[in-house]
Amino acid sequence: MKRSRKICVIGLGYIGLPTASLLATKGFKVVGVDVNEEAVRLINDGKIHIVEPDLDILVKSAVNSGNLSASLKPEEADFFIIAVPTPFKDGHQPDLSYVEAATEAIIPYLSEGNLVVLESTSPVGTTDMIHSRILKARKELEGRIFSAHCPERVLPGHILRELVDNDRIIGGVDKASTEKAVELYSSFVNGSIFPTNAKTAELTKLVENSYRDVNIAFANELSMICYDLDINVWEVIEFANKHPRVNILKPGPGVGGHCIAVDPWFVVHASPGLSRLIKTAREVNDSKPVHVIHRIKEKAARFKEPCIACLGLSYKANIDDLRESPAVEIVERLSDEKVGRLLVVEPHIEALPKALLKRENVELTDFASAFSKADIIALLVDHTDFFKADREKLKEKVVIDTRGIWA
Ligand code: SAJ
Repeated sequence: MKRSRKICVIGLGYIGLPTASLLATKGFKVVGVDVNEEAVRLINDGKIHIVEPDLDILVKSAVNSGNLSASLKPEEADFFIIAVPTPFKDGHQPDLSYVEAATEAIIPYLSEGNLVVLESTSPVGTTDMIHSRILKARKELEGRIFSAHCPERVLPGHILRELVDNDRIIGGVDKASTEKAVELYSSFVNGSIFPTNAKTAELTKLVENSYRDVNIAFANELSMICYDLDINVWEVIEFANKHPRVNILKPGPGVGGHCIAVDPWFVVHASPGLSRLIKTAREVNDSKPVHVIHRIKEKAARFKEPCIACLGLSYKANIDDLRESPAVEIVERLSDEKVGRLLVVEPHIEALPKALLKRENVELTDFASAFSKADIIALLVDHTDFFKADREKLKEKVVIDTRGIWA
């Protein structure tokens, strides 16, 4: 594939920005598009607006090479990659407004031979919908334009390595679209590429995250059963996992992030009567923060003026991402219910998120200060920083370790 070709990436978030930068360092001319003016300005200065290991270095070198620029508007290109959010709205209905807006934004810039790739995790049928929308607006492109789904599969915290090394599933709206997309991704992916149709690619991605959600739900349900029976869940899991065909995941305070807590609902929405296990798993994981709140309240009731250290706010360890974080939900509800003074420790952020701002009983502080002042220590995220807590001093506190790091 000729590297002088141009790619327009719509959405410069956790997926779009690493992808755009990687492609630019591989020799493509890339214009990254985002509606966030501040993000566009920062990227054009060679800086970043999100936290991901080594992404700052990659973006800087992509911008310095002259191959990456950011813009508020799309431009004509050979390839268009859509990497925008696909959240859900009320009643867990898929919200495709960002995908629709991205499609509308690129329509005027499309020309014969272009390939449009949807990377956003999407409900079954979304790629076909994009293709039809394009053809409805640009009838002259019928049979002359290609659309495919190539779902992103990278794990936050390991994005740069996984972008290159992960296997990819690519499904076009027709055979020619699949072939074109396979050719593009083969130019920068080291993993294997598996061609299929658009709907299969869409469902495969949703199934990957639903599978993980169901497995985490098993661990979370087990943790609640063990609490009820007064049995150490970490020991049960350790022993059960000694069996050659058992591999139970880790319980936590709930499931967060913009993927696993969202995507299974797209399957439930598509086949409501048949997705019983997937729906129940979602409900089990969504109920876990309530269980943790109940445990903290139970302990807090022993103190006249309880002071509670809430360790971690992000949705998982060693990242700054607070989206759908169960830890944020737990702190917010403890604050609403005025359970006590809440000392929040989150080493990856500089200010509390909007949901926790301007609350008299919530303050962001450092680990040492929270640890010394608190009566109760609620470990909500297994950040590496928290592993080094003094075990002797922990014995003086009431400890609720939702991630089992001190178990
Ligand atoms: N969690 C547990 N226990 C575990 C594992 C995870 O409670 O044993 C929790 C985490 O703390 C977090 C949530 O689950 O709150 C999700 O974390 P994760 O690391 O399992 O996954 P994500 O959401 O960061 O990324 C997932 C990945 N999907 C799969 O592993 C199948 C990633 O490969 C996808 O690209 C990503 O979703 C996505 O963008 O869809």
